[in-house]
Amino acid sequence: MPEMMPSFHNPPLILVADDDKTMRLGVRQAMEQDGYQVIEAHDGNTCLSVFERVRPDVVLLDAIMPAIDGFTCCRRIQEMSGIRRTPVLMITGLEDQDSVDKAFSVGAVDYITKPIHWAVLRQRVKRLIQQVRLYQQLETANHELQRLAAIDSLTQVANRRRFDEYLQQEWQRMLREQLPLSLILCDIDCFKLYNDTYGHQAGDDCLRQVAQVIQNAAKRAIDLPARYGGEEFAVILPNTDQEGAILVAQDIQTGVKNLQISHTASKVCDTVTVSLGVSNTIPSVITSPELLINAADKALYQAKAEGRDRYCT
Ligand code: GH3
Ligand code: MG
Ligand code: MG
Ligand code: MG
Repeated sequence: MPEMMPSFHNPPLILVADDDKTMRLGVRQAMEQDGYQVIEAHDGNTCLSVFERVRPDVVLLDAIMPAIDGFTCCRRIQEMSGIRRTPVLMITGLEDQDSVDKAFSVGAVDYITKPIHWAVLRQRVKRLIQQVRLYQQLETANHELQRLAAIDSLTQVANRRRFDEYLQQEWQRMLREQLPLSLILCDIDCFKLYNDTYGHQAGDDCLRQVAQVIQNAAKRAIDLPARYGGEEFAVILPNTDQEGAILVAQDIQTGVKNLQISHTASKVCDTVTVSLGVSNTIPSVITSPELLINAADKALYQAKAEGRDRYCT
């Protein structure tokens, strides 16, 4: 899943770095007029450590400061903030072209000269805040889309797309590390009869409950329970040998039984049951994830043939 997103401060947080105390006070007052929070730094070193600690939304940076100057500060801030760039606006008495060029080349997004025109400063900061906020909204929307694209909407477990992707990924990882990879396929018994008897809605509800059992049985963060197709589920179990996979299969089998969902038309017993196929291998270059799936599929078929409500390997 995608990494944690740093959040936008509310109210927005502005870092003001300037070695001139009067200047910091003036900027603070202008920012507070617009409802922003302000944190001050009186030199370059403090600016960088405060930046790292509080991750402000915008930085207002003086160019000439003792020890570490504003240009260097700006470059370091860009490096620290990574792809999620924190906008830096330089406020400086330097008006020559070299200084302006230098500021933009180290990543400043805006540049205003002293003496400060307060109304202009406030409008510029307001626009930067709007941009940061928009970027954050896009990031959140993108994050949500990624999540939705990997999830089965009915059962809330991973969908087939995510299953395929994760199986490839873990196959490669287990191949590199020469560790066992297990796969469970799980199919609801006589589910067509269940739908015919109780209706499609009840069928959907049954699928949700079975998915929950499978989710609970796949205990480790690296296990991936997924909806493989209609009424078939799968569990990918990295770094798990056959014995470990059988324990999970048994958990699912008894978990579903314990749901005690009535199924009077079932050929097995009077509640909903599942059949499971378990396969396991240490990946090698002459085998493939498809073979692991085929083996689980064959085992599942055998479990059905032997009378259902069981697992086979
Ligand atoms: P077996 O014990 O051999 O697995 O028999 P079965 O009836 O479960 O197998 P079959 O493959 O013949 O039937 C699967 C049924 O699953 C048919 C289909 O209507 C139902 N099904 C598939 N997806 C859904 C779904 O999303 N919701 C509901 N309610 N039913 C579904
Ligand atoms: Mg200065
Ligand atoms: Mg089926
Ligand atoms: Mg079935």
